[in-house]
Amino acid sequence: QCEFEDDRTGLSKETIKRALADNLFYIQGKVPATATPNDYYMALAYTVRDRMLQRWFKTTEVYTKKGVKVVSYLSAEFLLGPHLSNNLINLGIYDLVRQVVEESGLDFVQLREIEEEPGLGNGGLGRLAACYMDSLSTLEIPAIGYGIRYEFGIFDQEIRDGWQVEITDKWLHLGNPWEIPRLEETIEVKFGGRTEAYYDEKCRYRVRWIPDKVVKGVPYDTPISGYNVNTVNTLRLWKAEAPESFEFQAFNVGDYYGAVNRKVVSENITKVLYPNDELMKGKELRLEQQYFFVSCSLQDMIRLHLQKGESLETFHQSFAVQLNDTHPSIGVAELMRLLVDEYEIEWDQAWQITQNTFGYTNHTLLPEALEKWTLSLFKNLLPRHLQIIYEINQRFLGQVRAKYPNDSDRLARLSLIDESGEKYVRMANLASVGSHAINGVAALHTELLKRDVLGDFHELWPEKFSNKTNGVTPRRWIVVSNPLLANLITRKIGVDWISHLEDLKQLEAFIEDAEFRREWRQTKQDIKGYLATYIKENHGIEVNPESLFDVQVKRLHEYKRQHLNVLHIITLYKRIKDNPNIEITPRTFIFGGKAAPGYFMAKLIIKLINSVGDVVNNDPDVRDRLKVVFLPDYNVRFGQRVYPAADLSEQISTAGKEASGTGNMKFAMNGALTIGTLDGANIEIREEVGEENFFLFGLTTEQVYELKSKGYNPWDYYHNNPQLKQVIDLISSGFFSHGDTNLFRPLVDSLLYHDPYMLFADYQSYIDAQDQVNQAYRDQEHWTRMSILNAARMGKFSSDRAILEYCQEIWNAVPVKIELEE
Ligand code: 26Y
Repeated sequence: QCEFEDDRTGLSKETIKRALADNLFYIQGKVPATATPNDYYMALAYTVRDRMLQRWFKTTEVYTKKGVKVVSYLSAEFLLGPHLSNNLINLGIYDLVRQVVEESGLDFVQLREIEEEPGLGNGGLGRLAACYMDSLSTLEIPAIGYGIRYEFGIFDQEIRDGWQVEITDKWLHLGNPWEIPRLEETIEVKFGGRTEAYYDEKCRYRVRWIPDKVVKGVPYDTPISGYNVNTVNTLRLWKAEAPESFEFQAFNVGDYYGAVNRKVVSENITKVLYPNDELMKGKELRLEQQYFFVSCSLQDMIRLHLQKGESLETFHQSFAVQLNDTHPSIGVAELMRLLVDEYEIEWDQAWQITQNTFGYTNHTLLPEALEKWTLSLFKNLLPRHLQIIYEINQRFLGQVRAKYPNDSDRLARLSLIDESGEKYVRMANLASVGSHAINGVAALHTELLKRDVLGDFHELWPEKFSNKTNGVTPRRWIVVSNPLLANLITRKIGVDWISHLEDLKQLEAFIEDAEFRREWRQTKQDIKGYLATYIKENHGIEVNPESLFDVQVKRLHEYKRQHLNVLHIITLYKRIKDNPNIEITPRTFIFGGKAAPGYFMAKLIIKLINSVGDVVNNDPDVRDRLKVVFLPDYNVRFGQRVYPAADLSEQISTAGKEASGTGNMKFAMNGALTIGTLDGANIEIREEVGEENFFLFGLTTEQVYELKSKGYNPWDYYHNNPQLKQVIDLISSGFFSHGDTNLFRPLVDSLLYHDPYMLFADYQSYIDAQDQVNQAYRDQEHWTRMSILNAARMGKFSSDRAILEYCQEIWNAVPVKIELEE
């Protein structure tokens, strides 16, 4: 008897080796003599994907056959990061495949680094969606992620002469082995035109929409594996294409170029990710993107629901649809349109279904980030939806009027239409009215949401509100990114922590074990060494791996206060200049992050970091005790490199401004200590790790409000704090800009005369906390204890915990085991 392992599923070394060679030949169409490293990467990726397909089919089959409830996560952004290592870890074959690749004479690390990461998001919100997809699969929750297949994701960042330069991201240029187009499941989406009222055969008043454009949505599916389970969920991203038939008329009358042009315009919808976050600009194409992917997704869900032989009355029992911020909130009007206009369901019942279907997660309190669209834009693009929104609004305000008679101010605030000046549709109000559940992303943020931004809604429906503190996946953010630490932890407490992060608590039992502390410290040291080598090789900057690695990586924003960090650097520099022999804890300041291309002040902060770096790094007096590096093109891949190497995590936003933060969690899980304000999830992190293991500084949210309302004057702080004054004056004098006193003037003036994010108010407290950091770092034994305790107490911040809460309290979704032999 002779047994062969299947080439596409087998897990013996020989089989994987053969599969790799087969995929190179039969899928990539190459032989070793002509194969490029990318060809080998592709062959490897297909080899891994093959091993997911059976599970993927099985998962999909079970969901369609059994009447299970599916979570549908609607997000304009999914910031996935590289797939290869993550899938290898989830399938439990990382070491095996690495060995096979190396035995085949290939360089595994080189192949791994060839993968272009799908940068289909800006930052926190997009990355959260990716972590949640990972946890949904790991927890065996039936789920589908819906989004947009941007041809160009977030731009690549280069730094030239200290300034950010944006380069288009061509992530698809060499092909994407992780996606499968499902051409046969294409969906049509309408745009523009007008509406027409009519009476149907039963003499009922109805409305039909006569669009002036139809666009096809083609789904591209990516498998999302779970850790150590058979579940492989789907991420379905839509690409816009022009329908062939639609333009024939133009063709016939000879307007060939016009027809081609309209085709190109349709396909523009999914061309590019808007690189702004936290700044709403009323761009028509963005609303087109939102409507496009939401309509495709809802039509897709309805098709799946009807395929099961169910009627639409039970739609909300088949799907729990979560709105990742307001970006997909047009879905509320679209589901109503589909139910009422296309499936002829009575308004009241359709509204019940809609409210029961949607949940809304808010990610920001910043007024400039709240989405609103002018009525004229809305009417041109989505005339029927505007009517539906008016109808929803009329009924809703009727309810409000009944509950609060004669309260026109309240009515104006709650209305879906902002009528205070130019008229707008308020998307947060639409999302709130159309959902049965509304949540913030950290305890403080939810409280502020209930009090301020959605205060009137909270008064009306307190029961709709809850908090769901963010979490991150320990698979990508510890196991994939920090194998050395993961191995050390596993040797001490076994592997269960990877899917039960609370188990990290068991590490506390080893806190008195000097050998364990030594290993912990050595691990961090080794990883810092790797990062130092990487920085040297890729950016030519020498950094001392023994120095304290102080890291701030995140999008550039004034509210995140990267420039406060710079003020600290200049303060230390000044101390050295005043007294070159001063005792100082050597530090390496590492920055990374992209600025929105149109955000002048954020770009100027990048220039400031680089300019200060140039001076500090090259001043012989500093004697390498301080180094400042801005690492270009911060992305998921680089995050994986830098979180594990950090000693200190900078989480220094103005209190009340950062909804949650998730980088703060990734750092602490990897044993970094946090210096931070009482903002977002910092508060909860500090609660978990203990106040003695956290460097706290700055005003509280209440104090920020108080100071603002009694009149904040940054000028007073500048004049009353000589240290601060020296630092600001040094920038103004042109010291960091080759004598140019104009370069940083906009930044300095903004601080001196407005300081909207209160850097000056928090400056001294920040410097004091940083001095405590220096002291603490000198006692390495103590620092190591704090580092271990930080990691050990991060169980709460697993995205598994967060997803479980969403499942139990919002989605009413339960796990479904996927058995391969059934
Ligand atoms: C309206 C449009 C311009 C827009 C696009 C992207 C607005 C906002 C965004 C992105 C927001 C975002 O990333 N928010 C972050 O969400 C994280 C996940 O909840 C939070 O941890 C983080 O504090 C918040 O800033």
